[in-house]
This record gives sequence, C-alpha cells and structure tokens, in this order.
Amino acid sequence: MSCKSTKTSEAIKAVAKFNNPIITDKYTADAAAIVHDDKVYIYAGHDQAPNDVNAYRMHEWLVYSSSDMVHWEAHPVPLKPTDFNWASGSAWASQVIERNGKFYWYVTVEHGSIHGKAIGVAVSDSPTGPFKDAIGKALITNDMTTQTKISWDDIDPTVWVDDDGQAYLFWGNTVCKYAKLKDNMIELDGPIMTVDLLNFTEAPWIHKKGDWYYLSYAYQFPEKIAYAMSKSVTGPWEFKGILNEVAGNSNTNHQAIIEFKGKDYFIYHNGNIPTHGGSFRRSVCVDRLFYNKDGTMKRVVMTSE
Ligand code: FUB
Repeated sequence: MSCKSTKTSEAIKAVAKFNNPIITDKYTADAAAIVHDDKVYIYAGHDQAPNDVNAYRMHEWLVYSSSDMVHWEAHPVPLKPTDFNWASGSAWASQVIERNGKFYWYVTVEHGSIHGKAIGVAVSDSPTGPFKDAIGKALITNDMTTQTKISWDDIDPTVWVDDDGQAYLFWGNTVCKYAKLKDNMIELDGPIMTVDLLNFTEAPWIHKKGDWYYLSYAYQFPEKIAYAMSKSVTGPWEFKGILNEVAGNSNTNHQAIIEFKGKDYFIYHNGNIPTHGGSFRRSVCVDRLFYNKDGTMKRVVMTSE
C-alpha cells in the first residue's frame, strides 16, 4: 500500500493534496469511515476482478487505519461474505458504526437462498475485528415486491445513531429506504419508509454538522454525488445539489463524509489507477470537504481534477 508524505497529524495541515488514490497495492471501493480513539478507520470492498473481467468480483472487505489521513496501515482481512453462512458472496458496500463499545458492520452480500442482494450485520469488540455474523440470518432480504422489482435494490446500508439514541438504517438502489433499528442494532423497529430524493441511484450516507443533517447519495449514472439537507434525520429533505462530479474512469462513486481532528473529509473512489483501473478495479481517494456559512457543502475538488 502507499504511505506518502510527512508524519504526525501536523501533516494534515501541511498536505494540500493526498496523492490519490490513497491505497495502491489493492483495488478498493465503497469506502466507509469511522473515527475511534484518534484514528480514522476505512472499510472498503476489495475489487478483485482480473484485468480482463468487467464485472464485480468482490470476495472480502478490507480495513485500513490512519492517525493523520496520510499514512495508512493495512490490517488483516476482517470480514468476508463467507463469514455469513446464509450468504453466497459479493462484498458490496458496507458501513461500520460503533455503539456501546461494540462495532457493528452492516454489509451488502448476495443471499444464498433468496434471490438477490441482502443486508447482513457483523459485530466485533474492535474496529479491526475479528467480526462475526451478529444475527445468523439477513437483516434485510430482497422480496421483489418493492417499487423497483430489481434484485439489487436492498444494498448499500448506512446507519445513523441520532442524538436521542435512536438508530436508523438507510439503504437502497433506485429507491432510498430507511427504518428504525432496535437498541440491539440487529432488528428493525418499525416499518420500512422511503425518502423521495432527486435521481437517487444508491450509496446513501448520513452525517450531521451543527444542527443540519445531510443525506448524500450517488446520483444518476454514471454516478455523481448529490446531497439533501434536513433539520431531522427523518426529513423532510431538501435537495441541495451536486457535491462531487463523476470521479475519473468509474461509473460508480460511493462516499463517506467524516470530521477528524477539526477538519472535514470526503472519501470516495475512482478508477484512475493506470492501465487496468476502471469501474470494476476502483481505488479509494480522500479530499477535503468545506462548508458554506449557511451549512451547504462546497463542491468537492478532487485532487485528480
Ligand atoms: O461495489 C458494488 C456496488 O457498486 C456498491 O454496492 C455500489 O454502491 C456501487 O459502488
């Protein structure tokens, strides 16, 4: 993997560009990130498609950590779809969230016996694992009865724990869905609702800054990242525009937004590794994110631009 630039968190101030992509020894996609004990952890799917295969081949997720957003440490493979004995494969997009001293990892996988993608949950006492299946079955399965009637509409989970302790799961392709989670984080607690978002494709991500909630998502196809804002995690959401243009050489994009040591970061992927990089051999990147005084986010300037 690449380890670039100077040491310590002071490097964050000094480095204007991140020499993207930040990981170059493996193809990585769909990064989610958390901050824990002064470190950032990035969880990514491993794009393993051979150079002559233009299809997703994703057999494991990876985890990297950093104290300065510049030097990234690779940890042992923490989770695979085969760790869910009801799943058949496909390490698609995921998100880890910490609650009550445990780390819950919400993942997209292919279900082994119910046609289509499903969402599972793994749990660990450590952000780097080992993680194990927390339920023994899927949290969300595809029932082909929703508005989209596609087999991959139940993908891309993101979880938000609100200030009152209520946790919410957002997910979806074509239609953005959400539901409350019980305190145990492994059961839904109420009906599945939908959010009406302009040109929603997939990849919802919830974050909060001040008293604004942000719902960013992959918009159209090839995917840009757009976002909406609200004063409540349950909406109503107001569309605010494009945050990130189509990232180089990849039809998909998938974002994570975090604040770390007083600075805001936009984590995403592109297909820019020379020769074989592309939509099925993607690479995680990071760039700074800036807010306007009214809470809206400035368009992210990718260092590859
Ligand atoms: O990596 C597989 C799928 O591509 C993800 O689940 C989507 O968000 C898109 O990035």
